[in-house]
Amino acid sequence: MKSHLALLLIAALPLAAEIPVIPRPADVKEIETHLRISKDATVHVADPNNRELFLATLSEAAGFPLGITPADAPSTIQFLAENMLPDRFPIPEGEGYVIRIVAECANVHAATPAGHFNGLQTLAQLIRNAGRDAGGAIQLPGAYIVDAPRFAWRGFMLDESRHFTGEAGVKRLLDAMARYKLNRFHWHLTDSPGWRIEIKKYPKLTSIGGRGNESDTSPDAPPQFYTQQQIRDIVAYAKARNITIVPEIDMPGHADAAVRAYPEHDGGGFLQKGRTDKWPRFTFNPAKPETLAFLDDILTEVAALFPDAGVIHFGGDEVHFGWQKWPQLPEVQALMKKENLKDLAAVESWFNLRMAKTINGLGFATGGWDEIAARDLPADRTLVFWWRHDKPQVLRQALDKGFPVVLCPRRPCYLDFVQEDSHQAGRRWGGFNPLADTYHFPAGLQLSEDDEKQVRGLQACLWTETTVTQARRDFMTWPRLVALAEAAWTPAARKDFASFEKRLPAELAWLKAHGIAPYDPFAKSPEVTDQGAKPEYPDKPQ
Ligand code: TNX
Repeated sequence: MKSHLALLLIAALPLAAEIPVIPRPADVKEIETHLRISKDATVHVADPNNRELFLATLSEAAGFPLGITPADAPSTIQFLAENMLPDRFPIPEGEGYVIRIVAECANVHAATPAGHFNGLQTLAQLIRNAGRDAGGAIQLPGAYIVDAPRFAWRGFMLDESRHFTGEAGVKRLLDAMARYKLNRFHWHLTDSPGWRIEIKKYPKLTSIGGRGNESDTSPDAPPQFYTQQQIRDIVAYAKARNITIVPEIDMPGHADAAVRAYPEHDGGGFLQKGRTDKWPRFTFNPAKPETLAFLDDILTEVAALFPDAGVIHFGGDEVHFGWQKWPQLPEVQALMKKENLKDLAAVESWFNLRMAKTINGLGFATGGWDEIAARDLPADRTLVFWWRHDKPQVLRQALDKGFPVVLCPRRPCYLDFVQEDSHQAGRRWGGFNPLADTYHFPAGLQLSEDDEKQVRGLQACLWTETTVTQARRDFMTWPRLVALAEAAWTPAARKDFASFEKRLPAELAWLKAHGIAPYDPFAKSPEVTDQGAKPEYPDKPQ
């Protein structure tokens, strides 16, 4: 009897409604009505620069073309910059939005273009998942949605060096990121196997450094890289989708491709047994004035290509793996003497500070992997990417030093780790990265309220050593990136994995319809291992 009563009580509570949207919105109330969207429905878009994309997104969701509302005619769907809500209900700032769906229309209210864009994505999912009447018109359930992100940085990193994705693949990726309100694309453009960004002043970076990849090291492999024109185009494509692209030029380590093209900047590489021949030119010479000028020139061209990036990432990771030759370099010896540097860590630190000055001077904050937290970079102009999950003390150190931090620990954020215990290909490190772990992150970190204020956000990273083909890159990325998107957007109290699992199948279908084949965790689809696969050359060799 008692439990029966409890059930009745629960049923009577005005529970927030479940709606088929990922990431789950912060607050949803049902309204007992429906909006009918038929083939003659029209849309009013506030931002004239993005009208085509808004219309295309809604038309695709509807399954029939929607038109722009003619002047002075009523709209079925409206994006409004002014607050026209009943009682002037406050609209969230920044990337937030309010959607009100009533019998006459669906209105999206937001204070910024980013807010409108996020509202668009929610509405597109609602429309795609709504029922149709006998005549094919959409019956969109009434709702009042108030939504805003938990974290400002909702990112994905793609390693283009180990295996190259190319323009078409990147644009497809950006489309899918936009759907899940991910707003930072961290573009790892350089690393040991290949240099992937055209630099006008140093053409050999791509004509020589662009050749080869992790599974094809032959010197006459076709160069694969993005031209400056392609980069500008992709940056604009991302911007229209509320995605900021943050470029990474890795230094002073992971430099083989650049040094292969310009050997005068060689700082030596792996001298450890068994790895000597793999990356013999792992570092730039950290102290040679000509090398520093070379890197300044590169960063200057990069800054011009990514004017809105806010951050230029300069890597800074794993330097000690390849710095054994540094003590023999005359420039390093001279620098240590002149600057009174005690050891190689101090040389690394000096180099970081030197390059950060260039990046700051160009008007950007410096991004770097968590090794830089140990060094003395300015906390107000440096962003630390915490990646070593086995070193929570490094995260602590970064927070204590006042650095803003992006959380992307190998576990559970590296997508080159396997996602099921039964999977064979991919990394493990005392475990692996199942969908649920990525979803629940960062709950396990027990961040205090103050810590969370310093956390700019979350990021998943796809390192591509073991992903030779696009099919495997998709398999490893999706749907874990969808889970990361909800982890980064949805308030902690609204996260619910069981609910996520109910909403996910519709998105697996959407991804497939858009040329992306995700892993299907429900059907346990076969693993894409890339065993014996040949590297692909998606863009024509330039
Ligand atoms: C560590 S993450 C690296 C990458 C590798 C990755 C493989 C980081 C800063 N360095 O160079 O690709 O592990 O999981």
